[in-house]
Amino acid sequence: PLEALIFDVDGTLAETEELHRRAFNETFAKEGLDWNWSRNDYRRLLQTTGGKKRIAHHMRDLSLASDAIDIPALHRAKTDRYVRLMGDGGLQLRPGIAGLIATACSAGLTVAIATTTSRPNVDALCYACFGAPADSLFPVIACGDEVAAKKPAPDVYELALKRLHIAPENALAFEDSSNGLRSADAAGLACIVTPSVYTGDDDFTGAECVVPDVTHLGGIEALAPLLPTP
Ligand code: XBP
Ligand code: MG
Repeated sequence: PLEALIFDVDGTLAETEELHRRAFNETFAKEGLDWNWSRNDYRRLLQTTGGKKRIAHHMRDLSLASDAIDIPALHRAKTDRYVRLMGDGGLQLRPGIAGLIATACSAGLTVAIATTTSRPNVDALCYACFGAPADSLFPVIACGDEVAAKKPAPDVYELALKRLHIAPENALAFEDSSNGLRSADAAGLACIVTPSVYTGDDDFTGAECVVPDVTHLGGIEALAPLLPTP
């Protein structure tokens, strides 16, 4: 039976990547780095999940030594900036997300998060977009910094499943990217994909279904039939 819905955050709950890109670029400028990621740069760099690995990838592109910059410190400054930008407001949840989560909870399902992004970013998004603390909405939250390998590795979904105490056959994942889909799939989860602004051209082979947004799913009753048949 369907027991839980596990959501990715960036691109799935909300279109956050332009805010991430702005936070990266403003942080680079503040730190005196003449780096500025265009939308095209960022589309390519997003293939490397996680901000710290993304910065390291960019430094390799520039043939900079990996210790030329304190990457964790730079990334902490980016997270602080992202949280401040998120707090300014203006970002909306994607269509149908608030309704789906509310309906799922009323139906007795558990809702969880499996994300590559850092925990402060999840907290900031929940305050800004749901008007509530993250852990009051999602009893289980698994973040990128808690696991050894980021998406497309299955680790973050496996951690969420472990904390949920459920088998992958009894949960559905919601993702917007190929890396996210591969992560969910490798953890044994059926996955619904809602492509986002940066991922429309990704390969979604293996997804249970691909829809423009969750309003196209036909409500909560339409979800259980998407689980693998035993
Ligand atoms: C999202 C990411 C994240 C964000 C930036 O991937 O890759 O790196 O772009 O967040 P997904 P951080 O949606 O598949 O989880 O800078 O906090 O890593
Ligand atoms: Mg995503």
